[in-house]
Amino acid sequence: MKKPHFLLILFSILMFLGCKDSNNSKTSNTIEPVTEKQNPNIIFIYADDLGYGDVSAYGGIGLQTPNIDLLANNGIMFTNGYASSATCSPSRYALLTGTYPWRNKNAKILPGTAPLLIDTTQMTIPKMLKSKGYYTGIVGKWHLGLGNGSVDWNQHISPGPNEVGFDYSFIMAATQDRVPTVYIRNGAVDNLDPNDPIQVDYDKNFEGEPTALSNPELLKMKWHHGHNNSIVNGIPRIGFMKGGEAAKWKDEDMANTFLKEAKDFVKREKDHPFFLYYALQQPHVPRTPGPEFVGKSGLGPRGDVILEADWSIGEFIKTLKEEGLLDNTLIVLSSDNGPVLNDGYYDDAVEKLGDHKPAGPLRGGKYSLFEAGTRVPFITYWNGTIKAGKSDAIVSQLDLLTSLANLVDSDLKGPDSQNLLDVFLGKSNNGRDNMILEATSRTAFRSGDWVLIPPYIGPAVNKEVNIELGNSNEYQLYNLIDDIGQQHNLAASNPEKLKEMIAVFESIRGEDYKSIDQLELH
Ligand code: NG6
Ligand code: CA
Repeated sequence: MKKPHFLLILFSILMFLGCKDSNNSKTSNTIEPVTEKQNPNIIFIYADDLGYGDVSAYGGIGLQTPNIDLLANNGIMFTNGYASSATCSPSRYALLTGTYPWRNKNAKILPGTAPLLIDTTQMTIPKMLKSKGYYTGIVGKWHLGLGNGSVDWNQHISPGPNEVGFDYSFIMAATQDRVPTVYIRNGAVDNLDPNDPIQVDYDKNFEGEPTALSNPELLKMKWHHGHNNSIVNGIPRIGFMKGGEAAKWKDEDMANTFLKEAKDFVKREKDHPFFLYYALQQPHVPRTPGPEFVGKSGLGPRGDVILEADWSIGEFIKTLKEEGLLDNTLIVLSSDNGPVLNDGYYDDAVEKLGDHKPAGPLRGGKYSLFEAGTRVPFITYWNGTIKAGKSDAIVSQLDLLTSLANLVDSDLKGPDSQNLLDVFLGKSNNGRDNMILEATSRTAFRSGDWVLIPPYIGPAVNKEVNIELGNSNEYQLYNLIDDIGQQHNLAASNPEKLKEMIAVFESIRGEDYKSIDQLELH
């Protein structure tokens, strides 16, 4: 009689402890189960062409970025954080859809007249978050195409951001150096005068309209390569545009315009969970700092606009603080591709560089298959939730869709997007095993400490921008831990590793990477 009674008591105690234990582990190791109301706000800040060495927290020299540093030093600073691509549109496509851009043959640098690159049936970060009750918005650079192939800029422009998951959008269509040079709010050109309609063409000029070639005397900034079509605000652009005078942006005001829009969005939407994609235009060309930043960096306009971007981020964070949102907001900051100095205008970026190294210790830059093309500043910050730290886990912007889905308790996924939520929150260092990197349609393969660059026909250096592209007629294999600057090609001395890397790369990528269209290369 005594024995079974004792066992029963023991069993009950163990059950009780067991339950208690599992409850404890829930609160200490994982995020609290989230209800719609408790979900944190999510903000993704995306710089344009900001390099690994352009941020002082990343060891950047000759330039101080105190506001980005604040996020880096009080959040997780990833040293192996990647954009999917070495150019803009493909990286943005991958970020929003969690899909490798090389799966979509149209995912290339887009002209301002390109149709929407994302299929409206595709899953996107904002769509996923909307399904969990978020209000979603984008402010800044879009560059993912608009419409179905022939946009009338004077009518409602669709499909665009609002058709792929954004409740609110205030964007520039493509890039600062491409027409149309107007802001578009929820599909309508801002400040458009119906009596002065906008026309845009990327093939031919409109009769009588000045271009950089016909009227060089009108230029306040000179073009170096490309950028010799329509002149807007004294700056020659890519593409031709006529009309829309009242709607044209003022380049020097762009940082303030986007900042105000981003702040207003937060103030408007603070009473429910929101997602904001704040896509800064800096330091992409043309570099047009506002008056307070002219000459401030000593490095010419490129340095000045980096300081301006950093200031914008600081002002924006001030607003989050003032609104009492910092403790309930996850901020992710990164860049869409690596750095470039001369990207088509004479703007002293090369001449005034001094000791500053935009790519830090990395080889190459924008457009390159070498590390500086895609390895970029990558920071997660969540006041009071993420503990400060540095992570060398391999993470890609591709992974945000599935990881954020996990954060908000959604089981939606992106096809190539991995759940790295614990890595992004600093609870784990187990990032990706491998990933494919892309640069103007060519692909390379990072796996663990190694990177493989297959042979590609094409110039070793793009002479216009003076960047090593990674093209070679031989396989290149680098160990990034021993050789972050990719100076020692180990393909010949380590044939086994080479073979292994090629096999895994081709199993993911297929073999058609070999036959990419050389005309598309930079
Ligand atoms: C290139 C432009 C470059 C930049 C880039 C897009 C020329 C010669 N060069 O074609 O200036 O606009 O496209 O940059 O036109 S990105 O960051 O949006 O990918
Ligand atoms: Ca870019």
